[in-house]
Amino acid sequence: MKPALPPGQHEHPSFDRFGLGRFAKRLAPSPDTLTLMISGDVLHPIEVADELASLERVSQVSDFHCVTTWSYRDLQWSGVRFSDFYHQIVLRKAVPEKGAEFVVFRGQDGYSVSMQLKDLLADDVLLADTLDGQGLGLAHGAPLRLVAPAHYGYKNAKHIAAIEFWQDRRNYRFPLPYPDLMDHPRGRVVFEERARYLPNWFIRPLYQLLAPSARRKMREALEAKAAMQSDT
Ligand SMILES: Nc1nc2c(c(=O)[nH]1)N[C@H]1C(S)=C(S)[C@@H](COP(=O)(O)O)O[C@H]1N2
Ligand SMILES: [Mo]
Repeated sequence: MKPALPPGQHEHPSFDRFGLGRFAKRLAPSPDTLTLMISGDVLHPIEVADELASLERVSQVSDFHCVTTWSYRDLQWSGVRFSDFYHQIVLRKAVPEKGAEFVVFRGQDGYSVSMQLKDLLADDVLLADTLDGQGLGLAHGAPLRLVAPAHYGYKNAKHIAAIEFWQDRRNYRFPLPYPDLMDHPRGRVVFEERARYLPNWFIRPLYQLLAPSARRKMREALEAKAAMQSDT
């Protein structure tokens, strides 16, 4: 038997493109091109691309837990470990200032989210470029996404274009018009850190109510794009 899901989660039958409704139509403009800006409180802001290929490749199977209460089990990801990326590229080339441990991910679609460095250094946190043996595509975060299984889905930034290392939260807010309190400082699934301040008895049913329409918008935007491409 499988271990129980984390508190407040239920299994969803499929793993679909998902996200906040406002991002449904903001498809990543260059899913085939990987360029990663590294900046923030660092001595040398740099752009990384080919260097990622020099890191050890790893695969892992992990469950995925969206903050809106659906989960999907046993996804197979591959890519590189965030900790290898941090130690071999960020520390050596970008050189973060002391205490630059508030990390911001920015996606090609304008999405952004924060993570704490100590959480990113866990062994199961990947910068992934494949899912179940295939490219991530427009649905799942090409060219590169974060996979942080111990953290809610919204922390698993897709279509990553930039990673920033800051000494504090001042240079960041969760994407407008969504309230900044939706971005919990840790977002750990086992501790049910869904959002700041708001109690889970309030968030669970509210988010669960909103999830189907977000999923539908996300799917319709991909279908519209595919229809446009088959027209031309
Ligand atoms: N760039 C970007 N990353 C994102 C999102 C998004 O809309 N844009 N949505 C987040 C949310 S809320 C979830 S649950 C997961 C969904 O991942 P999936 O689309 O591969 O299912 O991506 C997260 N990362
Ligand atoms: Mo999510």
